[in-house]
Amino acid sequence: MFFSEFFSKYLCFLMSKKRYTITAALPYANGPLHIGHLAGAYIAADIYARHLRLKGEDVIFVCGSDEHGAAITIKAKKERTTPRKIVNKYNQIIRKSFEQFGIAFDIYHRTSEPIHYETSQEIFNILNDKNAFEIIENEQYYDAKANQFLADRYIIGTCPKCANENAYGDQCEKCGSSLNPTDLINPKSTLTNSTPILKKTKHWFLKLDQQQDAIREWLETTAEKNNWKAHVIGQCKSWLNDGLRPRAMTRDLDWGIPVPANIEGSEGKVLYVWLDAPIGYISATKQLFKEIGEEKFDFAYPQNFSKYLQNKKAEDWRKYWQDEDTTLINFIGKDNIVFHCITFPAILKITEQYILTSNVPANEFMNLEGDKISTSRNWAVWLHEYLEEFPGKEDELRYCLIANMPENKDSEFTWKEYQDRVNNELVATYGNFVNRVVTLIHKYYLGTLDNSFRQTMRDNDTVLSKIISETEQNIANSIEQFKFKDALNELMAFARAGNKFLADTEPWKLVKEDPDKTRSILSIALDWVYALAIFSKPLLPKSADKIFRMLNADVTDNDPFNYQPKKEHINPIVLLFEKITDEQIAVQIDKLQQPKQIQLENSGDKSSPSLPLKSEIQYDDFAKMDIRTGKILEAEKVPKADKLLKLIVDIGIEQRTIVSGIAEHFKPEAIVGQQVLVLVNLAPRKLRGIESNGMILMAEDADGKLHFAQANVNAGMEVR
Ligand code: B3M
Ligand code: ZN
Repeated sequence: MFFSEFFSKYLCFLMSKKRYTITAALPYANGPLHIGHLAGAYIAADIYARHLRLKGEDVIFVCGSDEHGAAITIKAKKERTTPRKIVNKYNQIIRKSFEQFGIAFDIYHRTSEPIHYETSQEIFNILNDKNAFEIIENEQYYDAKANQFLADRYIIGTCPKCANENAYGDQCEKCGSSLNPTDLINPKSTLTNSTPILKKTKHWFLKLDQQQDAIREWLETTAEKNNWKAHVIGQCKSWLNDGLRPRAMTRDLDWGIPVPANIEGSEGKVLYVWLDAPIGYISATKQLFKEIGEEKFDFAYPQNFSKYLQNKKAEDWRKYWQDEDTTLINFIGKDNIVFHCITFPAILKITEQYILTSNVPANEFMNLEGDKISTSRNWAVWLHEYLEEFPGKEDELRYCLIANMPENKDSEFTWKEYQDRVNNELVATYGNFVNRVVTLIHKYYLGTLDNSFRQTMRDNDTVLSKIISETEQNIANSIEQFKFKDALNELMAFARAGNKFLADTEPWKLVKEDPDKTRSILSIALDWVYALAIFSKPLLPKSADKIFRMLNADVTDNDPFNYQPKKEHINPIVLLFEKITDEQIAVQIDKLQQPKQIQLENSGDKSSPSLPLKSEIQYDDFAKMDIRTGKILEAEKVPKADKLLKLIVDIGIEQRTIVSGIAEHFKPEAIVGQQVLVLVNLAPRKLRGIESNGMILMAEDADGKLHFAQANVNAGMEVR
């Protein structure tokens, strides 16, 4: 009796699947996504979630828009609209990009939803009841002109550590130090450019200092047990060694989740965005199960969710957040580590109701063409633009971002490398292999399969089986250790081995003398392609889908040893990848150099948006620039470059060729004779093979429309 009970329990343990809650950082709904976001968190999270689903684990994968905080209100000010309009706009754009790109969240939620307000306020109340806060009155910067307290990001000044003059009140982006607004030298309000005054206000501070020991103990044990990344542990330890201090969890802002009304003195206060944002993972989960319970969840794409989601009820969200058997993994970029490894766990721990994270496999940053990605300088590859300009090439980008994933150090994306990888790896190796096999089967056997013959082949095969089991193991191990680059290398090695198999056996030569043997070779090769598709499911899901359709395989198949087509023939070849041309790359590089266009919701007002002033410079800095009056003599379009005009400009002493990114704003014939101001001592630069010698100065209005800066005088005068 005892024995059989034990045995059935053990069996149950063996068969039962693990439960995972996988989260990806909630992007601020204040701008579109770029490749840095994808490489930092979302592709890694998506590979991981897809892999576990494929293994048959019980998985949820949640994300959503982060719609509060100064990130949003600042953007609203810039675009001269309301925070509400900003989040509605960017939530749409971001959601659509994720969807088109194929990030398979079970839910993409929003922190402006009522269920999130309830959840956040409930947790705030629990913390309050558990005496986790102390109310501290202190002095904070207040902009007397704008009549409001200033969020950290509304204050800029000189960094005390590196003297960067544009450091923010919470962080210096140059040296990375985290700051308090009062640390800044010569602080200025970005709202009015005035010097802010200190004014008393009171806030709820989480007593993190009291959690120091508990957090350290939990963190050290968990990090060791689950083999956290060294750079993540490093950051955590440095925070802990500095000593945790109480941290304000409320703000004086008119945008955010109100501090619960039952709490005395709460009027006018909202929750700190970094309190409510991670709670967003929990509210997203609640919403997900609510939708499943109400039969509103879309079960149409079975490869995109775990079968365990079927037949769940609203209350089942608890299993994913409150059951010790659940493994919680948070995918984020390295700038969010402290919030996910210290603050959020501390909050959850105090509630005594929630599980804590098992791992936070944060990635580092991805740079672009030798420089940091920067939204304000428009130095980025925007996802929505990529999707429009390279339709159907989601996996090409995904491939390059995985191959270059900043897993343990910063990495770099260049368009040249993108082109090389697509052409030499995806087209030449992966695509070529699939293409050859499918084409030959069509050529020799009209695409028909003899499934019983294939079965016999498989039963007798050892070569392919061996490499399949090795590849399967290696890919699984790599993904489970968050080594996505390694997993991709395994996948490509498998494709290369397939090509080698064909090169060694040469079925195209053999077909005349030994048709039977040829058939068996191609039969194995087809199983090879099928296994390649299975291995691609987490890594290159769109390509996997395409192969599955060619092979008439079932979308839910997950066994690389077992190709069971739904039909007796395969479908005509669909090209998986095509070469990227030099031309396509040149267009992208040109585009990076173009001035950013600001898009506005309210187009009635054409004055310039209230951009914060740049920091002070010395006269010498200005005097270095040689600006002269000029006149455009000739203008023509640069072939195949939508944005560029080639101009010949009279600058008095000579005529200059200048390539200018204004073609979308002006017809060439309309600007001949135009008076302009020209920066004439700008170092020459080649654009599309044309050397540009100088820059035409333009003014940009709030709609992103360009106007010539001009003086109504003859060409050749110096501007001082
Ligand atoms: N929105 C920061 C970011 O987008 C923040 C992440 C929240 S995760 C809970 O990088
Ligand atoms: Zn600094």
